[in-house]
Amino acid sequence: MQRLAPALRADNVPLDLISLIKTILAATKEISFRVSQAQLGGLMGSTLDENIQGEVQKKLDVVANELFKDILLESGFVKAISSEEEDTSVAGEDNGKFIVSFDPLDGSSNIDINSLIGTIFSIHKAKPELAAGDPDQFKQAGNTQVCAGYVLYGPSTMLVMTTGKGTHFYVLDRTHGGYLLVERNVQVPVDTQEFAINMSNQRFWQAPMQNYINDLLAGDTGPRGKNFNMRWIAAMVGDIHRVLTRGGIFTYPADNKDANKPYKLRLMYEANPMSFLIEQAGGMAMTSEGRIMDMEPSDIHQRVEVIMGSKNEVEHCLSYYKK
Ligand code: AFP
Repeated sequence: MQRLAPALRADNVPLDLISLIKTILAATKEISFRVSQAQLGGLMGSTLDENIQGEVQKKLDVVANELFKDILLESGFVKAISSEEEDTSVAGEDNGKFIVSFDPLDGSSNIDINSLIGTIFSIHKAKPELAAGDPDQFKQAGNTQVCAGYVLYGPSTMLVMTTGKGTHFYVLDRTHGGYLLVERNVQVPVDTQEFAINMSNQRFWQAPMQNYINDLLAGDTGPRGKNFNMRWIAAMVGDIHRVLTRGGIFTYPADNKDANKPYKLRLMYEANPMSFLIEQAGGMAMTSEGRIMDMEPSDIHQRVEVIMGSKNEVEHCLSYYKK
């Protein structure tokens, strides 16, 4: 099995980007260790603080964020970072070539039940004309990402990453301490009979999503003429990993549960990096109005509607919005 750096060099990834990726992965190895020791190290449960999004932070959210932030800022490779757990973007080196957005621990509600969690990251080139502390550094659409990935802290620690040349799976080999390539050019099957959505929000969705899901639930007696299975891990890393592995449609649609918050998932830390991975694997990643990666961001903590996964199923879902 190939090691990470030679695999990236084979894809002609520039050396400075490889160095940054290795820095990010050093942080994930440390987070993976802390996650495995969380109960023993007194890191379960919540802090007394809320993040900028008004969500109570878990102790591990804070530890993972500090680790990730420190390692990135000390590396000298980044001009700025933005994190789901930070109020604003944080300036790095003025001559840093890249900016990194990350969710240090996605799926925090799974921490205390020893279930799937992960780290998501997205890399863009820094804008040389803007200062490191200028938040406009992050006003870049997903279609200009140079790398995106996640690390899943599951039964094995897995890295799923793209630099725009396919989506590849790696596994952390603890015997030598590095990630090994286990599957190149993962492909999301175009058709599926599996969907992922938080059904408890059903009554708050818009009519097109209500109708689409009702038709899936009707199974082989309904208009789709086949049965669908449902899965919900409550961590996008886990749900998207399943979609990349065996297909499916994953959606967090608009809802009217809270008039001030029609969408749940974050564009920069969740939707954009996952869209890049899904599209590079032949899948589709959309809102009900267009391609996620074509959205021009207005704010680092912006939220967005997400419908992604197996191409034919995403198109089918979107057809309900055109009716
Ligand atoms: P956190 O990053 O705050 O843990 O949120 C996880 C998440 O944004 C995403 O990973 C899940 O798909 C989604 O929330 C789960 O949402 P529900 O709470 O509605 O199940």
